Amino acid sequence: APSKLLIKGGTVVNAHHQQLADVYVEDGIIVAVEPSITVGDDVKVIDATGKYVIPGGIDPHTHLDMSFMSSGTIDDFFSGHAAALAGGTTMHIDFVIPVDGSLTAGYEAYERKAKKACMDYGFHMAITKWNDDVSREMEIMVKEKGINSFKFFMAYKGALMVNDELILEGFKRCKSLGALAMVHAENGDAVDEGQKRMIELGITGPEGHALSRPAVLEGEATGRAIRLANFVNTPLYVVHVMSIDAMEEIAKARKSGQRVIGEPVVSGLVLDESWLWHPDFRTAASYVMSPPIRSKGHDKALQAALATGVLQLVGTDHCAFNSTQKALGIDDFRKIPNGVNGIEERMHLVWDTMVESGQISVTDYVRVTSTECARIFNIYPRKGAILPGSDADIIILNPNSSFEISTKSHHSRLDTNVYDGKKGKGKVEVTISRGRVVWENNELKVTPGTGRYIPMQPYSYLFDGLDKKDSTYLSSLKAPVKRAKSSS
Ligand code: DUC
Ligand code: ZN
Ligand code: ZN
Ligand code: ZN
Repeated sequence: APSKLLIKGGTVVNAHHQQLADVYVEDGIIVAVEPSITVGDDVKVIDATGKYVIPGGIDPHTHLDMSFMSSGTIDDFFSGHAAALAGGTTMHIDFVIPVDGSLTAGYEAYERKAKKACMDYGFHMAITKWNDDVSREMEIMVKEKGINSFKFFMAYKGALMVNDELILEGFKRCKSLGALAMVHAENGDAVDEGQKRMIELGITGPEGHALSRPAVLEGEATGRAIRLANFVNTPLYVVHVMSIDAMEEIAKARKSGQRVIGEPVVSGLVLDESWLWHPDFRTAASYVMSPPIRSKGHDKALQAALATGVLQLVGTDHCAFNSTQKALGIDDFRKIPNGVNGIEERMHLVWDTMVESGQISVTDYVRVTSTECARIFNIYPRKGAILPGSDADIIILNPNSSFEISTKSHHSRLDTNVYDGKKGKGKVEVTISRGRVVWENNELKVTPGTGRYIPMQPYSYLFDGLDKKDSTYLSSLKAPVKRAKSSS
């Protein structure tokens, strides 16, 4: 029998519109969004009176089951998904890391890791080397594997870092394939220099992490990536914008008409660096991520940039390492595996920080947590909308109820939580993943293997009309001078 579900009496919110309506779902797909839908008694009915019925969150930036800095993240495609669903996120896009430079091997490894998925997911891919094979494999990834975005790390010298030559080759290839170029923007050479300086000064604790890679290095790399993307004339997505410095580079480029997307992450919006000076190593180390969480003031400025459209969507960079793994860096902050949690907390913290504080509307909340991500990665309106024909990834949020984050009750495998003790207004009471009620009454019902891979097509809206800019450029070139062959 087809599974049927009716959500009654709530305020249905999309990025473009909100209305009082019922939502009827059959076999994982939204069939109708209309006032007063009536159904037979074979249909499960959920009362959403006084609550918001919202597209499930889409987290554009996570690292599940990743090997990194001699550790493996402890949340995989099962525990990470359980945590996500309990917090109202119903899809995420994870970063495939190539294996020994092979994109195909990397893709296949992530395909295996994702077999235990309990919600839908997509992939970005990191490009860490350059040669003809990589260039060829990028085409296979785009045309056959459903990947439409590639990330370039400008930091992690000696590991993932790429130089400007590779960035240019990579950006050109992305452009020709209609794939979106993404950057982790920090000046890796300068970070390396800054780290050595801290160690020489005897600053070996987690505070050395912040001191060694200041915001100016994020601003420099962001500006450089933007200028290189401008030179190639291809759209650019800057992941984890953590500082005013980086945000202002994005603002300036957007003002001049360049297609640059900026993604703040929850940690940058709600935390500040003072945690890195905490006297307890275990606590301080749990806040180590890159780029680092900045000093007070950057958080508020990033919130304002998100509210005014300078930055477009919120990710997490969820990358979970337990305190035993973080302890690898007890004598040297450079060895602390980088990463903080957030996949479970994002929807609540963005609601509390941005909507409850009056900085954005509920429709804008839907845009920055779900719809804009779906548009950028070309899966809208299948995802990111409550419309007939869309996947039934839906949450019910009660604005009058409250949430409290705690390491004891979270669903991640982490033994710490950088948001431990945070409370706020607005609670995700129900999560529906492709028509299945997976979170209700604070109970999670997830089944490994029920999540599906969502392939993403190239040439998202960010590419519309770009070719016209190329022809304008070509026709603006002054005719080259015809010089007589010199004979004298
Ligand atoms: N930063 C992190 O903190 N973790 C994963 C990778 C990254 O760039
Ligand atoms: Zn990064
Ligand atoms: Zn990341
Ligand atoms: Zn539980």
